[in-house]
Amino acid sequence: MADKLIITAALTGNITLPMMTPALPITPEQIADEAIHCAEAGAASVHIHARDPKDAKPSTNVDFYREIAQRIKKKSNVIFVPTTGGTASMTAAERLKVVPALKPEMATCNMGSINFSIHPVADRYKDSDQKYPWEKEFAASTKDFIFRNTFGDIEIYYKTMMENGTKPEFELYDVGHLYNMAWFVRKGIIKPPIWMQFVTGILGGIGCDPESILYMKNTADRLLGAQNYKFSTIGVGYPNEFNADVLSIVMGGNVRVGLEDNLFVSKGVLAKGSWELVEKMVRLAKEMGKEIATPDEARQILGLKGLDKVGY
Ligand code: KMH
Ligand code: ZN
Repeated sequence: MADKLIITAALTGNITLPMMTPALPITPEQIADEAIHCAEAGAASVHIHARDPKDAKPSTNVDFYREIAQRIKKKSNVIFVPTTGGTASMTAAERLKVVPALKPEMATCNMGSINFSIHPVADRYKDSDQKYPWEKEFAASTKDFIFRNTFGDIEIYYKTMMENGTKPEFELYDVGHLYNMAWFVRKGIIKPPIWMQFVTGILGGIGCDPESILYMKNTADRLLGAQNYKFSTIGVGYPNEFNADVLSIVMGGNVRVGLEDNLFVSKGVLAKGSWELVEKMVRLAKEMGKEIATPDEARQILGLKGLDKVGY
């Protein structure tokens, strides 16, 4: 029997800026409430980037992550997946701190370096659009941002996750990252079963066209063996998000939606929150005859240790 569909909600990100949408949650309380709302809408897991409530800047402060995780846990059994992605100003060690501190069931692990850029965004907004004075400068600076994930970094991230019982949610932004993954598997460092996300449509990475997504899938099958991994697909922007997700379902994969990746629920209409994108995804999936996995069903599908074994 085919697995039920795992819907991940990516609520915040750090490339979505407060000036882009009033729906972006900022404080730990807002982020936790949004996560709970997404779970009620059908998300099995929530991918979280914390922000400093003082100035809305992306933050690796473990206290913010702990507060978010604890607030969620009080009301929902949704799977909490913190980022280890960070921003240009954060070191690899800083980005990883959340894993030993909270021992989450799952955390992201990025599988290669790219020039991860949102610099064209800076030209799309006026200075007066900014809610915080750093937003346009932050976007412009990504023109030269190398999102660093070296072989050395990946090995440390993976080993730290294994030591803490945290399953990596691998993020792959281009075909080369599948070759990185295959190398780690060949060397016996990364051990299947693998859970990974094809991130498509980032400037600096592979496009979100069907040919590219199929190419990622076919290359993964060839290099890793279809039986050794499960996947989800991310399309950045609108309508990329929903197009990529529908294609992912057709290919036997899972989906991610949320304001980290896309702001719009329909053409020109800003989503009121990531939960509205989850609701739309649930409708689309059901129309395609797919059943939606609960958090506990997703835990079983992914082989997670369980909420009773986390460190928060
Ligand atoms: N911070 C971005 C450059 C992740 O969450 O692990 C990449 C990112 C990945 O958001
Ligand atoms: Zn992220």
